[in-house]
Amino acid sequence: MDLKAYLEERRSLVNRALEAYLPAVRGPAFRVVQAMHYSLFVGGKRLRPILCLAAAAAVGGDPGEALPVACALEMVHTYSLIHDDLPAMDDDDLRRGQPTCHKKFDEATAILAGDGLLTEAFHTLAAAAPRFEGREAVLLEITELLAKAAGYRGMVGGQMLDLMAEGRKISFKELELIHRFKTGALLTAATRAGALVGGGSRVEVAALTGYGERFGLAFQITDDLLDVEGTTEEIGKPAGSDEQRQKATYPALVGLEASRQWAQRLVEEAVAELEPFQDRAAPLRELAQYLLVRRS
Ligand code: GRG
Repeated sequence: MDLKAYLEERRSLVNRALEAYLPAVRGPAFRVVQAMHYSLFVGGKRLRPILCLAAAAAVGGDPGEALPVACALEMVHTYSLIHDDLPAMDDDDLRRGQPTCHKKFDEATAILAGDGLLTEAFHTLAAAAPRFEGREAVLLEITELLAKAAGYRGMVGGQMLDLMAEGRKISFKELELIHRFKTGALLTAATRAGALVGGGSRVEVAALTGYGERFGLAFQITDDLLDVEGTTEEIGKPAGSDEQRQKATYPALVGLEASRQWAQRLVEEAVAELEPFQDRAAPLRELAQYLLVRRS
């Protein structure tokens, strides 16, 4: 399959849906909506929504039903990037190749834009209820899943662990735990939610969850590798910033070659989870392999 064409088509499908779900930039509080639009549409690969749609397709689901779930995932992800870039966290000036939200607007507006996107994600899910007539339990399960993945049991917890690890030597096990929470939880939620919304069996949902867990870790390792090997232009944020901040990363802990090998092994394990789906999982297979060669 032509992965590039597939990704472009999916990205524009997701972007059109996001445009439709997001409120228009008007009303007395238009500035916060403007900042939400800015961070959402300034760039981004739309990886989480694409994974969700691909997982739904792998179990024979309807992509139309999966779209609100896919968009909610992207809103939560973009909120996390806005807050991660704030002066109180990573204090970054560049994200998705453009000024970060607090640089383009101001710090208070960026905090509110993140809050606005996080809450809008759950509004999008709740508002999708009419499409789930007779399947409301699935929507509820996905809502709980996203709340857990985004919150202190997932991404928020991972960010806390990451901040607590700053300036301290940590073990490989600790690093993996941070990344399972910080990056892995939302990526895993993407494939699991896709499998659920697509009507997958318990066995299929478990396989796609296993795929997501391995994908999430491999994604983080390749993210760490890109920080060392990529350029600022390629990654849309300052290259080499992990080393500059003395962040615990896979390359810093085990070296470049061992990191590459670990990512390769995780990708192989992720792909193995897809065996029962045969051709319907072709995009998920290609996406996992793409991790090993990605430059952005
Ligand atoms: C502030 C609650 C809170 C959480 C922040 C996800 C996160 C937790 C911080 C982001 C820091 C970071 C750069 C993590 C590495 C992995 C990652 C999430 C990279 C960015 O995701 P991409 O590459 O970004 O999918 P795009 O812009 O393509 O959507």
